[in-house]
Amino acid sequence: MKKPNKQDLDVRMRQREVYHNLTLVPGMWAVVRLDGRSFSRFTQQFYQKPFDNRFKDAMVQTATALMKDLHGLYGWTSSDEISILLPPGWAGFGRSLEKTLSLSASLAGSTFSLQVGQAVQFDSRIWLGATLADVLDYFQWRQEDSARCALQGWAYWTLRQQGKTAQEVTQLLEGTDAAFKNELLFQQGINFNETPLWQRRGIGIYTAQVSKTGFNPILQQEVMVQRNVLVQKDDLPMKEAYRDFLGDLLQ
Ligand SMILES: Nc1nc2c(ncn2[C@@H]2O[C@H](COP(=O)(O)OP(=O)(O)OP(=O)(O)O)[C@@H](O)[C@H]2O)c(=O)[nH]1
Ligand SMILES: [Mg+2]
Repeated sequence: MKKPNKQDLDVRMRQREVYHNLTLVPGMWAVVRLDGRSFSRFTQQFYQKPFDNRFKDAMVQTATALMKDLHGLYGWTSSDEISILLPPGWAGFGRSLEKTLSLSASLAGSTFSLQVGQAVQFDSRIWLGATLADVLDYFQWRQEDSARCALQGWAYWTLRQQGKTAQEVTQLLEGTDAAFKNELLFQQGINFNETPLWQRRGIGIYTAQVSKTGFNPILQQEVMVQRNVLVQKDDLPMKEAYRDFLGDLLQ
C-alpha cells in the first residue's frame, strides 16, 4: 500500500477538524454564557446555603477576568452562571466558535479555581441576537430566571435548615407558585423582598468613566483625570428599568 506523503496527510487530517471554521455569525450580537459544572455538589461542600458572599466574590472575579480578556460590553453573573455580551463587530479569536468557547471556559475554570483553591470547571455556550432589543430580552430572561431560582433556593434551604429531608422539602414545594413560597418564608420571619438585591437580580459588570487624581510631572501638580474602569453593580434595577439601564449603557 502506498504511504501518503506528509502534505496529503496534513491536508486530510485538517479536513477532519470539521468544526474549526465555524464562526460567530458576522454582524450579530453574541453572549458567551458560562455555567459551573456540578456546582450543586461543589457548593454544598464548601459554602453557606442558599447564598454565600465568598462564592459570590469568586464569581465576580471570574466574570471580571472574562470581561477583560474578551473585551466584553456588559457582564452579568448570578448563582453559578456568567454572561458576557460581545458587540456585533467583535473580532476576538477571528470570531472562531471553538476558540471562543474553549478559551472562555478555560479562563473561567482557572480563575475560579485559583480564587477558591479547588479545581472546578465551567461549560460555555453562545447565544446570538440580531438587534439590541434581542439583547435586552436576553438579559431580562436571565434576570427573571435568577429571581425564580433565588426564591426557590431560599424556600428550599429554609425548610431544610428546620430539619426536613431533601425529599420532604421537594414534595412540599413541588408545583407551588411564587406567592406560596413568599408566604412560607414570611411565616419563618424572612421577607424575601428584603434579601440582598444581588441575590435576586444578579450582578452587573461594565466599564464606567471615573475621575481620579493623577500627577502631572510637567506642571508638578496633582490633576483630575478621567479613567475607564470596570465597575460592579450589586443593585441592578429590574424589568423595564433594567432594560432602560442596559439600553443606555449599550447605545
Ligand atoms: N451554597 C451555595 N450554593 C450556591 C450559591 N450560588 C449558587 N449555588 C448553587 O449552584 C448550583 C447551580 O445550579 P445548576 O447550574 O443548575 O446545577 P449544577 O449542579 O451546577 O449542574 P450543571 O450546571 O448541569 O453541571 C445550585 O445548586 C445553587 O444552589 C451560593 O452562593 N452558595
Ligand atoms: Mg451549574
